[in-house]
Amino acid sequence: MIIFVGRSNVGKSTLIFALTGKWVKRGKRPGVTRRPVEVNWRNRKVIDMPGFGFMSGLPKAKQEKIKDEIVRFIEENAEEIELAVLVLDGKAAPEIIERWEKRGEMPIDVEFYAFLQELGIPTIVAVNKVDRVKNLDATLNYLAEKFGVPAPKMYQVFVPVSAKFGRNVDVLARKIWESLERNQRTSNTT
Ligand SMILES: Nc1nc2c(ncn2[C@@H]2O[C@H](COP(=O)(O)OP(=O)(O)OP(=O)(O)O)[C@@H](O)[C@H]2O)c(=O)[nH]1
Ligand SMILES: [Mg+2]
Repeated sequence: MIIFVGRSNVGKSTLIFALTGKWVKRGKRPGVTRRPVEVNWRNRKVIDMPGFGFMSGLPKAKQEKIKDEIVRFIEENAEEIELAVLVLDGKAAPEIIERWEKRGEMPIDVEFYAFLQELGIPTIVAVNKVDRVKNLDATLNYLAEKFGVPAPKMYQVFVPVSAKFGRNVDVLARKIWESLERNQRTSNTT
């Protein structure tokens, strides 16, 4: 099982569609995917998760509830999850991280990455919407520092893509399959 997680509206569903060709609901406003949606890709389950954070037309309490549900889903399925693709909006992420840090809070993306590491779930960070990113190298360096990823591992962990324009999606697909092969977990054999 491969899960796609990330804030609302970062392009998780668009990326799954670009990678797999399987129809999933996508949309302009945050909060389109409301519960985990499963599609099949080369005999693997791919799960399109709801986004965490702001969602149009949903009160804060409901947003918190969805975040709790995402965490619970991951904890309950941790054995089966072979890989997480944490999707970021490459343009918005640095600004949002900065804002949260100024408030003295741990940015939700950083928290989620740490959470996945704690559970031992291999994670690729897809830095999406690079068509809108001006200085990609600076962005990747910034994110690596904030996520605590050492420089030599940077290009293994962070993969810049544009789901909308299909840019680098083939590279991401390759990294996903390389990771799956590298981390063949015992749970797969059952
Ligand atoms: N410019 C740009 N826009 C993108 C890209 N990928 C997705 N989008 C747009 O971002 C918006 C949100 O896309 P979704 O795929 O629905 O995002 P999501 O992360 O699944 O959102 P939720 O289900 O609400 O959490 C849509 O308007 C997409 O067209 C990209 O690479 N570049
Ligand atoms: Mg979605």
